[in-house]
Amino acid sequence: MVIDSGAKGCGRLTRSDRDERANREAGTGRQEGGGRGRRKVFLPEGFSVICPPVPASQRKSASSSVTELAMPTAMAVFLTCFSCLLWLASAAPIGPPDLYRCKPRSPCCLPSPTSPPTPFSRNTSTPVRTRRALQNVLQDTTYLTALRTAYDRLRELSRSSPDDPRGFFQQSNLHCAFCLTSDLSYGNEFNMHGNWYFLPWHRMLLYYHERILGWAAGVPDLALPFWNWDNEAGRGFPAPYDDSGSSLHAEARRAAPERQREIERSVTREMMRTDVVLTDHWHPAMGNEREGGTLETGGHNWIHLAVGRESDRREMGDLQYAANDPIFYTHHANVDRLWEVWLGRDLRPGRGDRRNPSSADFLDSRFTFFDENAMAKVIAVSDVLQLTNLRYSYERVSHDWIQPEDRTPAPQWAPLMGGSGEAPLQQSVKFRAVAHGTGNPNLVIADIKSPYPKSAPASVQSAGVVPMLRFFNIRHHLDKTLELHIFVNEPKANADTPRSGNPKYVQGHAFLPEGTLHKFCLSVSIGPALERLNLTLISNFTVQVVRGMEFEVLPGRLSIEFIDYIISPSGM
Ligand SMILES: [Cu+2]
Repeated sequence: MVIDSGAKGCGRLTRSDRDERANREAGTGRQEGGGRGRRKVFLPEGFSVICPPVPASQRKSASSSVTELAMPTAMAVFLTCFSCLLWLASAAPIGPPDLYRCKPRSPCCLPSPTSPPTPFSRNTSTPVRTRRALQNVLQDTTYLTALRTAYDRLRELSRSSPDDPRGFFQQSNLHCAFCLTSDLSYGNEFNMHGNWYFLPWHRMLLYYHERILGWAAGVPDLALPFWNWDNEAGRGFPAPYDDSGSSLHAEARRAAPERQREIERSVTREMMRTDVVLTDHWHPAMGNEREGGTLETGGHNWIHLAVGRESDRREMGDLQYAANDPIFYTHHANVDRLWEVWLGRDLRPGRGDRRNPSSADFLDSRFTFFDENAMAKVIAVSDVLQLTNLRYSYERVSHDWIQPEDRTPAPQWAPLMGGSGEAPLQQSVKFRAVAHGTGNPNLVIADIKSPYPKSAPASVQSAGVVPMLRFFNIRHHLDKTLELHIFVNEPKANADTPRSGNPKYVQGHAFLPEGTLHKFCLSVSIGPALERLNLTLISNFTVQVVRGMEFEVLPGRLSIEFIDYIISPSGM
């Protein structure tokens, strides 16, 4: 285990993460050097890593499973971690990757472009495609035949011309090259999971994949279908993808009954409402440069895990292989559609911050794909934020998880503090709590104190501001699927604590093996839970994070360093 004395964040693998992994693989380590000159200290396996390292005098026993810090230490850490914030502020747009320079160890290098990549340009002569719900195309044999033909031909192309970037396995390689193995392919900054690039990057992937399908089938306006797994009408596994004789089929999936059980268990109406409707701010919904949002760690990850086989971690259950299963593309079409639903201005108007991030670091980041002519194209995040720019749309479907009150405007609230003669809240207010253990290796709790004095107007509920919990440096010692459940004021929470219908249950998150599991942060909107429990913004409360045990019963050990309680004015 390595302690990195440099400021270090979550999500994207840093160079020292890579060194750590390489050392692990090699069974050796260097005492110093690497990682931009940072000094490293090796500790026994199992000691939690924090930013910055805990002074020796503060260390618990080396076998301690959960980091526990005294408040003065927490304050010192908070001040020192200011450098993390500076690092974030100085982040820059990324990309595009240099496809001519794949790292030799990568298992999924892409073919080198035959001519230099050219920029994406909006082409109004491209046919407009409508992506339809799979449950609505089951009788459309012409459409399904074209879709099957397209995948037949892409699979055939992979056999006849393995280096053609349009072939089925090179398309899958595109995903592989920019997921876990990104640190081996084109540089660790190009990890398209666990950060705010997740949504736009996968939108780009689908956009070019769909054009390639149309080319392969000879049907220029052929559109991907979407697997409408969030709604009762579409939750069943789509039959056309379950026909073992079809090019839409993949072997490495869970058996049908188990798969369906997992879908029913994990993708509930409550979950959809919490993740999409009640998550009001782009940061917890879409993530940031170092964190995945609920649109990734919610339904997206749950469906990957429900379909993919845990036993051999192939196809949907492992990001590296996920796009080897054609269901991947139709699953991601639904994730892409839910991004649009989340942005929907008719959801809780007047409340929250339903827009895409406006940072240039996000908008100007660029990536490379191959089009239907096998030409490399560079495309920016800002190119893909309007579906009209990409000339496709989604068939409208009803959402049985959106409640009527979710569409009514939020009441006008007095600005926080404004009522007491103080200046209205202009910037985020933050309280940092140290997370600690309870003796249960799968439970971490934190005591959250309100950052407001008791003189603040107690009647001001969470509406009008966005209270958020931010979990720092979640670590788990198993490189396995991780399921986390968050509760408020549920001191005895465990994996069996009822979640459905439990007002104290906030949200569940799933993390796929590898890529996002080493050390990561998470942000959660907590306003709706505070309202349900009649807690005001001046209330103190406790937060429990439980490791779910359903996927694999293994001795878990969960640690979280800090939990920030952040209250931001709506619209920030
Ligand atoms: Cu992906």
